[in-house]
Amino acid sequence: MTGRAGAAAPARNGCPPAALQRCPSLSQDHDLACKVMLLGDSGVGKTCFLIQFKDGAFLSGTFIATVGIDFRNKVVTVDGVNVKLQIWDTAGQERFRSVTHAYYRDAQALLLFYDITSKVSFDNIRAWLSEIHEYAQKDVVIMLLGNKADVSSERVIRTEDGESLAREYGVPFMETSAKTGMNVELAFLAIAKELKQRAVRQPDEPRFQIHDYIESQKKRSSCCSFIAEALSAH
Ligand SMILES: Nc1nc2c(ncn2[C@@H]2O[C@H](COP(=O)(O)OP(=O)(O)OP(=O)(O)O)[C@@H](O)[C@H]2O)c(=O)[nH]1
Ligand SMILES: [Mg+2]
Repeated sequence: MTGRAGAAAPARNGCPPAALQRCPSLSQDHDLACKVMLLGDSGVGKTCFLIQFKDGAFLSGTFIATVGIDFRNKVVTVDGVNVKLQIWDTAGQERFRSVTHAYYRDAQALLLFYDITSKVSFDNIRAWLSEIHEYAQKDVVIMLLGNKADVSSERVIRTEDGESLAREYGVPFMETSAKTGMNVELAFLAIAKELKQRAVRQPDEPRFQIHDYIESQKKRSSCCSFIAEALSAH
């Protein structure tokens, strides 16, 4: 996390001053700043996911691959604490890999995407996880996301396959849709809650369980989305 380390902390947003004093960053619009990186193969929907979260819109039409790396900020409020998420949107194309490696070290959280309609993107998740273990911090928060859950007719990766891969690596998992917005906000909120707790947890406060939180909050793609998809195709 970034910011003015050790700055005097006034009581803000109902968060006790003692807690905020341990907060590494304080500024006018936020109490904490965290770096989050979006990773995964080209075309899985990272940029669309970010735009959906930031602006509530879906970029349809021609696919424009990200070149290098880009970032957007968004402040979310969790339990009365304003957390500024600095979200780094990376290029999935192989030729930009050396550029993005340099950013892993500073990231506190990584959202790792595959596309439920692309087996290659799912099979590449293991390679992404090896890169993460090589370049990222040991305690980085990782979340696995199966995106494009709205396109049920072209699904090739079952929800259970995503769940079992995530279980194998001990990371939280959910399916998402940058198109409908399904679970988009939840992914970032869960990250913000986890990072906020790491920074300002009170001694008597129970530890935030990101897996349990996601399991209790996530929406599943249902038969209804399949029917809606089938109807829109006619
Ligand atoms: N149906 C559907 N299409 C999506 C979704 N997310 C992204 N797309 C489409 O998938 C294509 C690729 O999306 P991007 O967000 O640009 O992919 P990316 O992961 O950023 O790709 P790179 O920048 O090359 O790494 C675009 O044509 C999007 O419209 C989704 O959730 N549902
Ligand atoms: Mg992109």
